Amino acid sequence: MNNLISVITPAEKNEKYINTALESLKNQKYTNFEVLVLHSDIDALKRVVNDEYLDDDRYRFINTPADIYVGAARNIGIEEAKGDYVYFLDSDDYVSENILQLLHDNIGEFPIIRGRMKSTDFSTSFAIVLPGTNEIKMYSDKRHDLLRTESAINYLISKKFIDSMNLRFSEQFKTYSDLTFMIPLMEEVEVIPYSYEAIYFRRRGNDPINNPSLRQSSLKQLAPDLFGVYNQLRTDDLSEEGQKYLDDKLLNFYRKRLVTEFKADATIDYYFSGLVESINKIDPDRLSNKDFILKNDVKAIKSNKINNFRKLSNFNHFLRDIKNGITSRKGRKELLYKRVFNNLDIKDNLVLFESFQGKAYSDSPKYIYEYMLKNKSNYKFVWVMNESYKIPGNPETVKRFSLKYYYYLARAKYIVSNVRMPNKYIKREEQSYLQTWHGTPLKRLAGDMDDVHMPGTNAERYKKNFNHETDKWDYLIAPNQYSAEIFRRAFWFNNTMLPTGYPRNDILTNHNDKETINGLKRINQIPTNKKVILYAPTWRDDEYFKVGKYKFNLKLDLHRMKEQFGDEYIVLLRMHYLVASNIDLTGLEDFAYDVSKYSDVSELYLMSDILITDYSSVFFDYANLKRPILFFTYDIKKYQGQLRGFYIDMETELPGPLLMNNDDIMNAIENIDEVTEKYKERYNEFYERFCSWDDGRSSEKVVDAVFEK
Ligand code: C2G
Repeated sequence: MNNLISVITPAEKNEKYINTALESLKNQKYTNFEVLVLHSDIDALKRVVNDEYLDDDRYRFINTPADIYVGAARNIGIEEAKGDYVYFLDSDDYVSENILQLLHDNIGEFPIIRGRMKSTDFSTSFAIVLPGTNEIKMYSDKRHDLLRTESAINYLISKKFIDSMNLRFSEQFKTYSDLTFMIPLMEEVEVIPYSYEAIYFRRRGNDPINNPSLRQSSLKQLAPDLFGVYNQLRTDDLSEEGQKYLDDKLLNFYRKRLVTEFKADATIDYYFSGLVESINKIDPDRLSNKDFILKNDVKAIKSNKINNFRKLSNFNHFLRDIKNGITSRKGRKELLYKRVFNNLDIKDNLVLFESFQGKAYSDSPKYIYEYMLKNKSNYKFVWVMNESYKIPGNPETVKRFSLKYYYYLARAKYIVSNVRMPNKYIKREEQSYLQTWHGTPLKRLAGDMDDVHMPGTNAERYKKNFNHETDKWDYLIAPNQYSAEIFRRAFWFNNTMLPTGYPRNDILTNHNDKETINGLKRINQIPTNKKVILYAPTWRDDEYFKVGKYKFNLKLDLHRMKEQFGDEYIVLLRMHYLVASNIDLTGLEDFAYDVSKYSDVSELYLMSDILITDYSSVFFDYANLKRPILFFTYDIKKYQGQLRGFYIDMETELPGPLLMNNDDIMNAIENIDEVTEKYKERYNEFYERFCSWDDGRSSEKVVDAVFEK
């Protein structure tokens, strides 16, 4: 038997991925298929589709009306399908090359079969081939378990069967419309085979803020849709399994999604009537094994008294906070923070400073603080410092996540930080949050990243959390025009941008003199009779010990450098603050110094004569000094291609050479004057573009803009 399979692929808004989806079909072992690609501007879509598909008449490109939902597009596909079977593939996903073969071979007399789903977070595709065990599992009573993701994708379905029931998707709902197709279908089948090896790769969606997938739609979209679909499908005629599936879906949605939003009365008002209508249809027995909070909620919703429900909802939130609060020490502090400290008055003259999560007294917060110390005597200051450190002005210091930290976090009128605050930080209305950030971006930032390769997260979660943070920023410092543009987009930032240059670079303009430099060297016991090379690389997203603790593999040949340049130079090694590796400096005494723990990298810049770095933003700041910069970019291919991607062209726009190995490094140091001469013009252009806002008065400008007299 060689049946025709119609693959139905709506492609609206997923133009970026369509070629990957089509390629995964092109590679199919089972070749008797047609593909129906649906889009509301088919000519525009065809312009991005590779020619090989346009020239192959198995691929049919069908124009749909504008502004229809995916259900309606799939219905057009069903009408047009010529196949014996129908298969729904979304255009941002792709399938393993044996999928159609396996589904076709195993469907037998059944009207429907399903393959296995794998979620992927990456924008590029990868193949997976399983050993050929051809394992099949039969789903009968539990067939609704296959609808865990409420989806109609990855089923091979007999076209005759669809026609006999006249199955179609509801065209009214943007989300959850798959259920209007699948629930009636489930009523008519008793068994659904499931093939373990037929793998469908489903992209989780890596742009939840600017281009959310349907699943990532806002609650305002999802909730009314789910209520509508539920009300339509949840009839007494439905089988017990179908009713149970829908009831549980609704209760889980309520418990996991809606409840968390019910902190504000306005949100309750918005959803209440829809919720009442649907919850009233739920079988009361369904609640027997649920917790008492949920049972009480359901009772109050059913009674349709919004005031009672509001009171209950507030009380439940309080109970949940208590429940979370008593389980751990951190929980107890968070409880006090949220429920007690946040109800105390704001202290108008109190400023909380933090740099690199309390790891250092450094960066722009330091310079803003020192300016205020001199010029704003009416303020009180608190510094977040995890280790004791002597700070001028003797401010109060608190450890991050200590009880005092939470206390000041709630009461300070001003928050100044150079990195993200904890997710649980609740920005009070009266508070002013100044985010200084910590570098001109070279590597793609936040919303601009396609894929996220850091451990313990994925693009969806990372961007949502990041956006939750940037929403709280009132002020953001831009070091240059280039950064201002990137920050607005990548941070989704609409508040006040301060075009002031970096406070942390004031010192590079105001104190670039022999006296300061030798003073710093003496304090740090660095010889004043030798020149200084600073090696300050960045971190690698994919090299780590555990979350937040990154590895660094030192590739610079320090022994060779010592041998050749030991009489003339010393080297300062400066690892990124996220790097936890220790560097072995045995045999390199009096030549290489580990300054990774040194608080303020700006002072290290001042002390050094040459900078070696890679993809770290340090070079944008260092260029203020107009001293030579070398780029040790031994892993540029991987870094640029796979991990991050850059905003500027490293080959043509940098103020120094890209060096791939230690020979190149040795050479460049030996001939540093020639290197300087060669890159002179580029350096000047670079300086104009990235450093010209740093005029030594940045701290003053920031303080004037943010703080009252
Ligand atoms: N830094 C440092 N020592 C290093 C590397 C970095 O002290 N060896 C400090 C510098 O102040 C630098 C900042 O940390 O400007 C940010 O470091 P990056 O290497 O650029 O990396 P990242 O923390 O990922 O920030 O917009 C900037 C980007 O977000 C980069």
